[in-house]
Amino acid sequence: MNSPRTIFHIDMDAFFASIEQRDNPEYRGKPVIVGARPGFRGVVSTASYEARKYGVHSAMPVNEAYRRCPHGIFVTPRGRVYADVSRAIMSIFERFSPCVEQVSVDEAFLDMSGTERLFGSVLNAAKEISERIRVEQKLTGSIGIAPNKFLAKIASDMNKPNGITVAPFDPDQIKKWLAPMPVQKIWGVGKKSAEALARMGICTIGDLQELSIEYLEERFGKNGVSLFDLCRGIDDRPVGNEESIKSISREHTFNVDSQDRGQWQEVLFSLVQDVSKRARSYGVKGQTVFITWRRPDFSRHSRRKPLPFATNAAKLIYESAFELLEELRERSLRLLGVGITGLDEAVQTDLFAQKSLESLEASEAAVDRIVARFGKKVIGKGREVGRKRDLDSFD
Ligand code: TTP
Ligand code: MG
Repeated sequence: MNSPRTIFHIDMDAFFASIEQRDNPEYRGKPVIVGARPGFRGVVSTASYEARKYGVHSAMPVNEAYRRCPHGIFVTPRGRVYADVSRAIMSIFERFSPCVEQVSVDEAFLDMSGTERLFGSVLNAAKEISERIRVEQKLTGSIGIAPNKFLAKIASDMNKPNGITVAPFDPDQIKKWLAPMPVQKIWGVGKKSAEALARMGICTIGDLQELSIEYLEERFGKNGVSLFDLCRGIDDRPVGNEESIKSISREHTFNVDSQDRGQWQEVLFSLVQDVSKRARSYGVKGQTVFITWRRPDFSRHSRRKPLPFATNAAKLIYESAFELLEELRERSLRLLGVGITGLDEAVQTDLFAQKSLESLEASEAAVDRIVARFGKKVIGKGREVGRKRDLDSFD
C-alpha cells in the first residue's frame, strides 16, 4: 500500500498573453491575441481571457481569430521573454518542493507530500505559491491540489484564472466528483477515442465507471486497464524525472548586468544559505555543487564540482561554489545561481570526517530553528549582517 501523497498541478493563466499585458499596461483588460500576424498564415498561440469571450483560442488560424475579434490586439510572440519568465516561475516552485516536474512552458507538478510541517497546511502552501507568483512576476496561475497527478491536473483547470481547487481525497468522493465530467478529461482519451466511446453510449467518466475491468481490457487492451483505474481517480505515477528530484538550487537575476566580482560573491553566499536551508528542511544532502550563470546575451552555462562529502552544510557548499566562481572567466553576468545535486545516492565518508561534518550540520540546523522561532534579526552569520537589503530582493 502506497502512503498517501499530496500533489499540486500549477498552470499559469493565459501565459504568453498575460506577460504581454503585464509588460504593456495599455493592453490590460483588452483582448490580446499572441501568435501569427493577421493576413499571414499561422495560428494563435494563446489569447487573453478577454479575447476568449469572442471564441478565440490556441491553435485557431489567426485569420479566423481576426474575423471573430477584429478589434483585438495582435502580438507576435517574444519567445525569449517567455522562456525567462518560465524559468523564474519554475524556480519559485522549487522553493516549495524538491520534487518538481515541469510539464510545459507554464505548467508543473509538485510533490508536496509531507510539507505540511513547513507551510502550515497544503492550502496555505498553495496560497503562498500564488502570492510569490503575483509579487515576483506580476502574473497569476491556477493550482490544483489532489492525491495524484491526474486529479491535480483536472483540479487546476476548474477555477481558472487565479483559482486554487482542492480535489477530494476519499476514493468514494473522488468517484462521485469525476462522474459528471466528459471522458476527454482522462489522459490519453483524445477526440478519436471519445468518438469511439460515444458510439458505445459512453460520454461521461461516470458511464465508464459502470464498465467492468474485463470488458475494458477486452475492448481496449492494456489501455483498458488504465481507463478502469483513471475513471476511479487511481493514478500512481510519480512526480518528476531523475534530474528534478535530485537537485536543489536557487538563482538570482541582477537588476543590471553585474561586472562586480564582490557582488557575485555576496549573491552566491546568500543563495547558498537558501539552498542549504532547504536541503536541511527536506532532510537531504548533496554530493555535487554546481553554479549556473547567464551572460548578458542570455546564454546559460554551468559548472559542477564534487563536494568533499555529501552534505547540506552551507559552509562546505559555499567553499566549493566559491572555487567554481573563482574559476569563472566572465566579465559580466546577467544571472547567477547555485545548487546541489546527487541528493539521493548513498555515500561513504570516513568516520572521522563524518563526525565533524555532523556537528557542523547540527549547528546550522540549530540556527534554522532559532530563526524559525525568533526571526532572522536575532542571528547573522558573518556576511549576512548588513546584507538584508539584498536578501530581500530574492524573495
Ligand atoms: P496553456 O497553459 O495551454 O494555455 P494558457 O496558459 O495560455 O491559458 P490557460 O489559462 O488556459 O492555461 O499553454 C501555455 C502557453 O503555451 C500559452 O500561453 C501559449 C503556448 N501555447 C502555444 O503556443 N500553442 C498552443 O496550441 C497552446 C495550447 C499553448
Ligand atoms: Mg496555462
